[in-house]
Amino acid sequence: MNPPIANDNVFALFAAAATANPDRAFLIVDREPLLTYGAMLVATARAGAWLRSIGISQGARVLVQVDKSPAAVILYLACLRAGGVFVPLNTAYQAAELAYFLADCEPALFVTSPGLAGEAVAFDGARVSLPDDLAAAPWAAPSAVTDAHIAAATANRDDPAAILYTSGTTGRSKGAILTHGNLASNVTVLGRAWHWRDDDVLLHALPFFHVHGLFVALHCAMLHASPIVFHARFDAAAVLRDLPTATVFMGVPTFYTRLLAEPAFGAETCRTIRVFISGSAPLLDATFAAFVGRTGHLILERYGMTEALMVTSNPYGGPRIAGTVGTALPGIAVRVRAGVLEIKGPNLFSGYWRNPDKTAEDHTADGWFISGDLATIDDDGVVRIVGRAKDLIISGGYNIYPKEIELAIDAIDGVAESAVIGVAHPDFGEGVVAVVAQAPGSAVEPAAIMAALAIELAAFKRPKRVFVVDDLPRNAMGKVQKAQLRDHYRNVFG
Ligand code: MLC
Ligand code: AMP
Repeated sequence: MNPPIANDNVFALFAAAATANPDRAFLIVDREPLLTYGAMLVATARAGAWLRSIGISQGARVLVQVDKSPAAVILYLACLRAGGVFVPLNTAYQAAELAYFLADCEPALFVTSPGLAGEAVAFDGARVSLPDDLAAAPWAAPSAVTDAHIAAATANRDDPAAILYTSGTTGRSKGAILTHGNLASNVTVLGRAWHWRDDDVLLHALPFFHVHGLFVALHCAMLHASPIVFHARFDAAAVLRDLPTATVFMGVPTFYTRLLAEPAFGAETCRTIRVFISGSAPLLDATFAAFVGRTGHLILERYGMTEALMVTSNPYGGPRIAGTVGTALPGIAVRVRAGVLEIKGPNLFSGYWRNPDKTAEDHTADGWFISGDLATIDDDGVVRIVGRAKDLIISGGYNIYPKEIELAIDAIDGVAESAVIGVAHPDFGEGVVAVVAQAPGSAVEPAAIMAALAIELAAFKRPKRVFVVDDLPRNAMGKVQKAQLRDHYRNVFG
């Protein structure tokens, strides 16, 4: 039940490390090893065979809205093995949001979790509910798999491994297609850049549906058959408890500010940690400084995005400079044109799913991907992200596109128009604020707006504050002055 995998499937990298270290713990849950790497190989072979038995083969999309659990990890790896295309979705998405993804990606299988919105969404195709308990997974039933299905898929470097949806300035999400080659090259480079060691142990508390938790954290550990201390969600107290069992920790800046808010957090808690890594949103200089002061650790900040995976990193050995994201990773090129960072390399996605126009729009004629981030690069190649050309809010590491929220607000009775902005927030970095102009003769209440949005939008996207005004400020061209609004509301979160 454990066929060799010898091709460009990214799973082949993990299988090689696992085969060399079959007795090493793979997932550690509640301080107990749940699976060894050897058991991971067997479980993913079985789950992959089950996927094939229900028709998942090269290129078939598996749309997944599931809780983070060991079963979800096995499902992901099995999908790679079977040649399917893994399409993970935020667990906070509501039914109205999910309908779009179901229509756009036309999955061969839709996997949901009990209690999440996906369970209640109408879908004509094959669907399955994934319990947290591995023993109750659909592939665990004795009748689920036959030998005929066990062969691993062969994948070429250019075959899609995953589609990750990322919102756009138009308010519509687009699916970034990531190939086996993208994932394999990026994890290989990161393992070297961060001096990953054979005896490393990763504490994994990131969500499992974004690049950071899925392709950076999980992949780096698996490339080295490192044990993963598995937390289903970030909880500062639980991280504090388990940090002394780990050597590597990765998080978005909110993780670090929340750890610093714990009085018991300090050098002693971090005694076994080799490196703390941050990304997905800007790490404030103040957080970097407070962290060194409290723990002696210089957080290693890196920069990336869904379409390009990891792009730059502060050095493991050299100086880690607050406010910078380091230099381009080996094999990856960056440049700044008209203030905007552009990227080229084997890390670049192969295009937006069924959207060649958008793919072309986001690339230069000579093949560089236009990140939409404003940056500077100094003479030593050190990159600073200094702003965004795209209208995007990053809250607690989640991207929120104002246009999507504005469209939802503008559809509410009594609203003339709205402007959604990001404002400094002590916990989430940026917090969402909506400024709503009411239609003449209408009286709109912030509470009514929030109630209407609660049906439409995932909780993390909803404004934390709503202000009703008579008119939005505009410039001479008639364009809403968001900078003026950001300045006016800059202190609403204290
Ligand atoms: C939760 N809420 C958020 C939020 N997360 N609101 C704004 N921004 C967020 N990020 C909402 C909840 O729905 C809830 O709303 C309220 O805030 C309080 O929830 P909480 O219990 O405090 O939230 P919690 O579950 O603790 O989640 C916070 C968090 C989580 C920071 C742990 O957001 C998280 O894990 N973020 C990581 C995101 C991530 O992995 N990003 C990587 C993207 S990849 P209500 O209304 O119910 O009270 C990428 C590329 C790269 O960017 O470079 O890595
Ligand atoms: P996503 O599209 O969800 O992958 O988010 C990618 C975006 O997150 C990038 O385009 C940046 O705007 C932002 N980002 C990621 N890492 C950093 C970082 N270290 N500093 C500043 N912004 C970052």
